[in-house]
Amino acid sequence: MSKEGKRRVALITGITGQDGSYLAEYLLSLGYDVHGIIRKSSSFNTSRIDHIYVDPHTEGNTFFLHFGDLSDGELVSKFIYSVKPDEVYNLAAQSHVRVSFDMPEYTGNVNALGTARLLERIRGSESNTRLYQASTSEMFGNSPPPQDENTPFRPRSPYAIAKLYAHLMSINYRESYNMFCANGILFNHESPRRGETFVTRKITMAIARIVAKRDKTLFLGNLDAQRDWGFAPEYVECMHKMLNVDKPDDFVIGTGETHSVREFLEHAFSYMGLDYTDFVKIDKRYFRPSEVESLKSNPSKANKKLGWKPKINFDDLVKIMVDSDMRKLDLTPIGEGDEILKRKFPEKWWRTD
Ligand code: NAP
Ligand code: G4F
Repeated sequence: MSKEGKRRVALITGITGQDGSYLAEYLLSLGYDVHGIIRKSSSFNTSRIDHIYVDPHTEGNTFFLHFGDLSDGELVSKFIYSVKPDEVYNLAAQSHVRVSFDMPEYTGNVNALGTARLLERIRGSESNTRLYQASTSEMFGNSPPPQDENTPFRPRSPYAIAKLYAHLMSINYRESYNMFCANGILFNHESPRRGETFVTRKITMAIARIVAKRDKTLFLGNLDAQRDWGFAPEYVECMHKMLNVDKPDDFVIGTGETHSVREFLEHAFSYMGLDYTDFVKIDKRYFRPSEVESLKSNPSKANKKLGWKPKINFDDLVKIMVDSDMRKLDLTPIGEGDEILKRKFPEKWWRTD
């Protein structure tokens, strides 16, 4: 509720994605009216939000979905003017780094110009709408770790370059028009809802399939890359925090730990009593033309100014994801991941899946 006793209204682009689905659940739990933009698709693309969908005819419904696309400026205008959001969370993106090398122009249109479209429409609405922009640690590229808000950006992919344009535009609108634009520079965050082609989820799903004897081999690319992997539900809470401070600012969000893809493999396979070297083969197709070798956050500004500290570490994350993918194939999980969630989040607001 606002100070005037009105329900707060949020608009989420990318609501069908990993982060969008958790953020929608979180904002609903806080009493927001939540509007989300979904893309028209010939197959179902709402599996991550089906459990919170409410028939729009239901009295008191606070969750609304609208067809749209960030490449369509007219529609973006329509949403800003009709929904009149207090907060916009711009999570929509072509978010796969490897794919951005195959689709550089499309990635730029959605990730870069899509953000410009939103910023310009919010400016035109002359409202006090606050914008959260989903920036990324990929923008640091080959700047050596640890990376914080003052680390130079040296992007290494069309994805990261498009995101950097959006990041700088958001700062420019803040400085030029006094708009409340906050950039969350989030390091990799994963969950049981992570897209199936990102490396962590690809690994945990493959383990479940190997245990179920449906697969024998997992093909991967560069095992030496290092990432700072955190737990997505914790990260969406930060997005909300960033829009609910006095002044707009940019924040690095991560765990401060880094691990290689190989370490993720070792931990995840050994959790199920398996040796990853028996199953993993390298396929050059999954290498990137230019790689980001090492990401490790220094999240002290967020610790200090937002009071945020992650509860889930690397080892916890691996167990949570393996347990979940085992359950999805009707296999019995080891269960340590489930225990960690119960212990660390007694008042959990998201559904475990
Ligand atoms: P995700 O699961 O790939 O979700 C992306 C969302 O964007 C989906 O809802 C997708 O719709 C939507 N989308 C794609 N193209 C669109 C378009 N042209 N118009 C409207 N919507 C479009 O990504 P995520 O992991 O939740 O990440 C959320 C945001 O944070 C992204 O901007 C990502 O780049 C950024 N980010 C992610 C991480 C991370 O580690 N997860 C870290 C830093 C930053 P469909 O479901 O229809 O495909
Ligand atoms: O899981 P990934 O595809 O994530 P990546 O490229 O780090 O990007 C993710 O995190 C960013 C934040 O830093 C987000 F902005 C972005 O939207 C996305 O969510 O790859 C992680 C690492 C890479 O170094 C990649 O080369 O894993 C390596 N890898 C090795 N084999 C693989 C594979 N990645 C994928 N996707 N598939 C493989 O087979």
